[in-house]
Amino acid sequence: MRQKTDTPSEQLSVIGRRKFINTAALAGLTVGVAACTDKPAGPAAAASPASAAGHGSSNGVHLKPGELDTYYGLWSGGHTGDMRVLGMPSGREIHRIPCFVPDALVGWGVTNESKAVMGTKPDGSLRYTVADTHHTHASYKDGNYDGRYAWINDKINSRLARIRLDYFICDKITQLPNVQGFHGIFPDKRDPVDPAINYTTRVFCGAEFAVPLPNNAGIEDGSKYRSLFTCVDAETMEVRWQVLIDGNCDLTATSFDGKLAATNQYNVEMGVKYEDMMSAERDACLFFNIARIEEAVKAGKFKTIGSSKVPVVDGTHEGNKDPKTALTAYVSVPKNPHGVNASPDQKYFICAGKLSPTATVIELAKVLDWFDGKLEKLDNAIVAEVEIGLGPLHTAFDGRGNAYTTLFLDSQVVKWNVEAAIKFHAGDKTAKYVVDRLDVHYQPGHINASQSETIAADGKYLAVGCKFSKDRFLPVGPLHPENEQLIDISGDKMVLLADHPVRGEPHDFIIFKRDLVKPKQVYSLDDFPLAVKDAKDSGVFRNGKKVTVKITSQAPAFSLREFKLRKGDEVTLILTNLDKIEDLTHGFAIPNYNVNFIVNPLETKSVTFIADQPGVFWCYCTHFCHALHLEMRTRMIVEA
Ligand code: CUK
Ligand code: CUA
Ligand code: CA
Repeated sequence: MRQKTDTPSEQLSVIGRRKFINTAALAGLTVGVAACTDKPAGPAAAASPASAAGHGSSNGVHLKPGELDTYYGLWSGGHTGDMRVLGMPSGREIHRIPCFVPDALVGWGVTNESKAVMGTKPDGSLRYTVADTHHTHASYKDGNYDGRYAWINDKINSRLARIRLDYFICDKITQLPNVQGFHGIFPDKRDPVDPAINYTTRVFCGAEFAVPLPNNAGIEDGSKYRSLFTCVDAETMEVRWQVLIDGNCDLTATSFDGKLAATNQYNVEMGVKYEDMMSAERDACLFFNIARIEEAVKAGKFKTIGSSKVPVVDGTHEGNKDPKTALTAYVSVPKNPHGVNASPDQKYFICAGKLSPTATVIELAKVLDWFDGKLEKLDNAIVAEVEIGLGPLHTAFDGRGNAYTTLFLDSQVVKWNVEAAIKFHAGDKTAKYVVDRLDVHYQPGHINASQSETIAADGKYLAVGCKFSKDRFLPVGPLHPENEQLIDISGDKMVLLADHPVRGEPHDFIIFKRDLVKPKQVYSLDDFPLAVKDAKDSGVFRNGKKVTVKITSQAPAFSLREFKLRKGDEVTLILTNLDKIEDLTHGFAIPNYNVNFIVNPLETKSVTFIADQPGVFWCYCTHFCHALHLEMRTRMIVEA
């Protein structure tokens, strides 16, 4: 690994030697860096004035027993297919929210209710059991989170899940038509035309992989494959419209005024082979004019693809040459960018260069000027394109004008000042835009600061998702955990506060003030149409071979001590937890029947199964609830 350089000018001279990284060099660098484990642990932390950070001696990270965190963090789980909830700044994992993949604790993928959210095949089995969650974002009101919803994507099966933040559960999943590699998501922050709608009503979804449209036509000819950008209704979770584009989508961002959505494109070449995707020196950041797209849909200027009914408007270069009617604008940015982020001052979008050591700053007002025919060259919307280090990926903000970008290849976070970068780009070579650099461990991907992409960015904490942990934790065999590092950004210098091992592999996350959500800790019986509202309503109700078993739980007993079925019955078992106090959850497992789920206070769940094995089956409570938890059982008797 090359030496860390201290001054911006030294740094620039090092990266200047390799302005752009070609394929071979990139492969070499990655291997070289990954093999380096002889680095002394945490030199930056040792050298930094940690006490100057102003969070007490332990910087607020090591909470005393019983102390609560001041922020929530929502993390994607990656190929565990879930969303994780962390308390910040401690980094303690408080909860996992199953979305796309079955979960044995909750009974996600086991209960009828969760299967209805996840989607089933005609035989009742789950349509999908794998997923890959990357990006998580929450709903906005007036430029800040409003605590209603969060969303998360499944890249493998192009699905978008919604999380209700009152109960921290997934309540809807939508599969996007006509696309593959659904990657970036971002909710809008308000409506582009109606000022009364100052909250999120749309979620934008970028698709990374181009495919034939429809996907069974023209399979061989890769040059005809296309990508689409998708808008999903935040409330109904139905797909509102799609935009046919040139190139691909990667990450997604939205403007604070609701007028624009953006996606970075690394494959404007529309290559189908790895090498082809890196052949051009520049790719693009693509902007979508939301109001115009919705007008076009309203005016019927769309087509549909295959069996999908979703309106698809034309966002290609060819169809959008006149700025005054264009639905899209392609701003040229350097080679294979990754990440696009909207600054909390509401003025800029920042694209990280990935294969270029640069960050590109695009001014929102200028892009809007272009759409109005007032900016002659769209490229003039770029107000800075400055070198920041090797392998820049994602950017976060402190609300004080500074951006923090991860440098994957340098294993660093670089703090840089956006206005200074703009001055430097305009010709003032004395403008020092790089403020600080900090080594992280190792190869960081996503980064986010507390409240970063809101108007309430508070510049306190920065979390960095390091893709490699190498030597930072006790070895546990070949699979290493990843390392989520926490950095104090309240001072001029970044201070590394803590390492947290995480199971692979989180990508994106957000961190927000704890008082922005108001979770409920007990359900209401009326939330569930099937609720068994009184223990007296329990029993076995037979209608031919169809049998309904109604049970309630109240610590430490189930309402039925036993229930009888006949072999071959199609059984629907409904369980309501009548315990109404906080934290009193019961479980229900049926041996040999592959059934286990929990019911939280006043929650109702159901399972349906065929009683195909005769015998005695002790259904027992799987969640420790009472001194007599072990006695909390009921006998299921299946007569031959
Ligand atoms: S991508 Cu993972 S590090 Cu899916 Cu957001 Cu950039
Ligand atoms: Cu109920 Cu354990
Ligand atoms: Ca490219």
